[in-house]
Amino acid sequence: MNQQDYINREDQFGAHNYHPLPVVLDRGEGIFVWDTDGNKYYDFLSAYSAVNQGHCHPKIIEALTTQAAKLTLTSRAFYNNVLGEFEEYMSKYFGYDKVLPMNTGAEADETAIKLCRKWAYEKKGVTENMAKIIVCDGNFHGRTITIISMSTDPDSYKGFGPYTPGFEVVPYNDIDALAQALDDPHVAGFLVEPIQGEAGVFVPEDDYLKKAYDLCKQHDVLFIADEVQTGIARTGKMLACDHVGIRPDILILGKAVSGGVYPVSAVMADDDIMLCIKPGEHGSTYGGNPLGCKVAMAALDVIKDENLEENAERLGQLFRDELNKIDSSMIELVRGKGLLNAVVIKPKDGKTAWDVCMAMKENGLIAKPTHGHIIRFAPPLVINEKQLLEAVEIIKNTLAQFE
Ligand code: IF1
Repeated sequence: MNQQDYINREDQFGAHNYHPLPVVLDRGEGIFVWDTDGNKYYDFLSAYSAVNQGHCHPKIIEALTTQAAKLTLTSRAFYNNVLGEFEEYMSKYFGYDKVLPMNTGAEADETAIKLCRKWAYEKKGVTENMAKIIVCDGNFHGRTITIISMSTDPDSYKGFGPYTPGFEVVPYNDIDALAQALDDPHVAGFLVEPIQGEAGVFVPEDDYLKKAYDLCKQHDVLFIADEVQTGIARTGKMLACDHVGIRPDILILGKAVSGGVYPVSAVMADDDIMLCIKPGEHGSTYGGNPLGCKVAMAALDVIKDENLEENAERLGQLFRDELNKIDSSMIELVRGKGLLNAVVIKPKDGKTAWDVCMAMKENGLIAKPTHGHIIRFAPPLVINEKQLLEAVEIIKNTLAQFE
């Protein structure tokens, strides 16, 4: 089969809910992936920041294969010998009393919303069914009906109504608008991405998150950080919130928690919030399964063992510095934090960000545009300086093709 055969088969038998770059991958190792013709690529998407530890990391694969041969799933109807180990590991790793394990980022966001509402009724005294959660314009928290009910992107919500009520949208990075919205006793929580990934890697003003956190505290509102994409060292700190010294009341994790090997997500909170959900009030068949737990602990070990926070911080700065040196009429703006970066592309002679991505693919680097004109660059955090500079050279030479 050639690559087009693979593509045609997906087109015939698979839902058309994506428009992938036309490359068919069949192997990944570290920062590289290969297509079915043996062509090698720098992976500059990392599966949307799930593969921070690099593809098929030996330590994570070993954890997977070892546990897979012993016990993969018990459901939560019974105890097992791994979940408690994972719960203690996560509690100490992130500094919260407890963890509620789920599988996908969307499930973790949904769990956080349920937890926040339950806390509002049981602890804050908000009238039942009146809790409001404030979210930001340009947010992305997943694809479920409740989550798209918060979305301001028609591609995410149009045609999927009716929508879940109880959300209010404020402009991102606008502290006055947030202050005004918080002046409502029904507000239970403020759900925010510390950096908006999907929107195009929007980094807010340095003091935005801290001011937002302080306002939430003043109004007895939970500060809920969605670090599904920004977490796990992606932005140069374990959590993007660590850059501004705030500790979310509810922390949402996913993606690289398990290094792209097995779906694991998690909600972290202290007892006064977490224990508002009682036995039988929330759950998931696979949530907290032994296989995912072992994979996640290995994946999180790798982040610390290989100093990936520091690497992301240092090489992210180098990446932005080098991109800003490129003299290209298509580069409008370079922005990001750590190794979560994006380039805003100015169309030229009808050529768009998609065309740039297609040309970069031919030159050995794969990345994908978001919102048409923004290219997100997010390599695995295990990349080294030499490899990063080689990748910058590919980007530079590709853009030169359009001059
Ligand atoms: C798609 C985007 C990225 C997320 C944040 C929760 C979730 C995501 C901040 C949900 C997931 C993924 C979903 C995937 C593409 C990708 C994405 F472009 F959609 F927005 F990364 F930016 N919170 N993001 O970024 O986690 O349920 O997917 O495990 O849906 O196309 P999930």
